[in-house]
Amino acid sequence: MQLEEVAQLKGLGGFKGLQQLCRGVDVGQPAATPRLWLRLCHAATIVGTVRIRTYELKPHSFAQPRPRPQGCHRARVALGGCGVLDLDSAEQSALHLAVLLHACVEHVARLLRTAKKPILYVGQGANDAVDELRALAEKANVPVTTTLHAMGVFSELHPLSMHMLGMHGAAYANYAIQASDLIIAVGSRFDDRTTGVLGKYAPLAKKAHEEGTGGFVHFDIEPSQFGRVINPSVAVAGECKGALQQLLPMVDPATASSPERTDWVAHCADLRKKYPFSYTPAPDGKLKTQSVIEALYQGLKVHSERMVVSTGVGNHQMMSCQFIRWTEPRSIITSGSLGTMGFGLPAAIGAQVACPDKMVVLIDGDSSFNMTLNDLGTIVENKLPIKIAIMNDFRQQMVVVWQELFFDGRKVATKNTNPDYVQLAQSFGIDSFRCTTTEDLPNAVQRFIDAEGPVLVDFRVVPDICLPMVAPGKGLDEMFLPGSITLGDEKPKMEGEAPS
Ligand SMILES: Cc1cc2nc3c(=O)[nH]c(=O)nc-3n(C[C@H](O)[C@H](O)[C@H](O)COP(=O)(O)OP(=O)(O)OC[C@H]3O[C@@H](n4cnc5c(N)ncnc54)[C@H](O)[C@@H]3O)c2cc1C
Ligand SMILES: Cc1ncc(C[n+]2csc(CCOP(=O)(O)OP(=O)(O)O)c2C)c(N)n1
Ligand SMILES: [Mg+2]
Repeated sequence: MQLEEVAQLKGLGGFKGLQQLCRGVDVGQPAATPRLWLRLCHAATIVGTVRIRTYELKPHSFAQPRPRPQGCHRARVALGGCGVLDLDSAEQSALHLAVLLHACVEHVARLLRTAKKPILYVGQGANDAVDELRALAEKANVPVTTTLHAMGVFSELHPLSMHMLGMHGAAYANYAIQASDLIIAVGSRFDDRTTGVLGKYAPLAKKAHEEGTGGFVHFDIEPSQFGRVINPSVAVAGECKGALQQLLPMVDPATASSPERTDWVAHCADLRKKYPFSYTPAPDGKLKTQSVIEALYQGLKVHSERMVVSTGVGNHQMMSCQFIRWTEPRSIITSGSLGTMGFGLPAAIGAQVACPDKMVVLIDGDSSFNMTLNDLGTIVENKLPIKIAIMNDFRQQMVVVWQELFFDGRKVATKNTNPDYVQLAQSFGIDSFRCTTTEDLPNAVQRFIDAEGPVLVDFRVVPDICLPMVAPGKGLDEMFLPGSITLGDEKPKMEGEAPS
């Protein structure tokens, strides 16, 4: 079908014609007029990977997560890896479109020059843009925090790394977000567990947005994500690798060493020192999930480059993020957002089948493991050398904490009657043993790592609360810090909704 023919078609016909015409084009709702179609077609063929959507523009409000549309319809063309354009304001020529898309990325570069306290907030959409991300962070001297799903996309051993942010993220990352005047989201969708309550989110970035000196930049391959949670100051639609490549030469290296930027980076380093991840060790040489994960990391870190960790959902999941230093992209496989318990074992199996040369480690909670433990048979059947570490506290501890804090301590259905995991694994023919004390921990970890085939260790741990914690309704900087809260009689009474 020729361009002109497509341009005559309205609705679904035009829609399909355009899809046929342009390989790799993702077309949203049909645009209104043939003239518009023609312009879209031109743009699509010239630029290559073009995504076409019509948008309902939303009122600019940070307080409401999903503001109601104003009924103002304008077509926009979002160009793969390059930018977002309002067709209303775009000239008809495709050349002009190409120039405009460049302008979008230039706007990001300009904000990077004017902002005093930028931070990169990185999600799993950046998994394939590791080099570009590091180059950008270094060239512009910008600290980087990641989501749960993006652990290791930016090496956590890098001096600019602020590790994971959010509900159970690093206190220093959360404070940095709140103090930042330019939040550059790359491949992340501002999940509520990373923002805290929106009305209190990033006050300085909101102010800088109003003043035009900073705000929110959103790189995302899915244009419908723009404005869903945060209305971006600049939205760059498309594959972020290409967009970052385009941005890199535009970044002014002089800003990296400006006094404001170096002060900001030094401030972030101070925050890291002042608010490290920490926990209170268990008495009498008993184990805590945190101490086991710390020891596992010490033993496993020489294998970091080939390590894949999957987890269940709960405290052990969050503590894995806190106490492992992640250095490789795609090295965590975990269920975020809905957070589905039972995900860990099948995910580990998938990872090991897909990547036979990787060392696949499952760090699971007892309750999460109970959901899919029948898949131990799958491991044996397929001769998969998966290493399973169960943080066994005989309870659904993350929910126990919520019941303590939000439901007056009414604990219901959160204690487990577990099988004997060692006997269970052995009955499948899997090497298995138990570890109950800090004294036994180093040997247990070594045996776990040295095992050639599948191995399961039942780590008996004392339950704990996972801190830092941003409670529902709170701002990111209002978190409970480690040591600030216990579950005994002194526990604070919380109001409002419980987490879910
Ligand atoms: C109990 C519990 C506690 C949690 N606590 C935290 C917490 O403290 N901190 C935290 O971070 N998370 C936490 N989570 C996870 C949280 O719910 C979200 O799942 C997570 O933050 C989302 O991460 P993301 O934005 O990287 O991934 P996604 O939600 O998958 O979003 C990825 C985005 O990237 C875009 N994208 C994909 N590919 C590309 C590409 N090539 N180029 C550009 N864009 C692309 C997608 O369109 C999407 O918008 C928790 C989950 C649970 C269950
Ligand atoms: C299928 C499913 N059911 C319920 C929940 C709610 N939930 C979140 S964490 C959690 C407890 C997890 O317990 P465990 O796996 O033992 O981890 P722990 O918190 O004890 O480390 C529950 C029940 C969920 N996320 N998924
Ligand atoms: Mg448990």
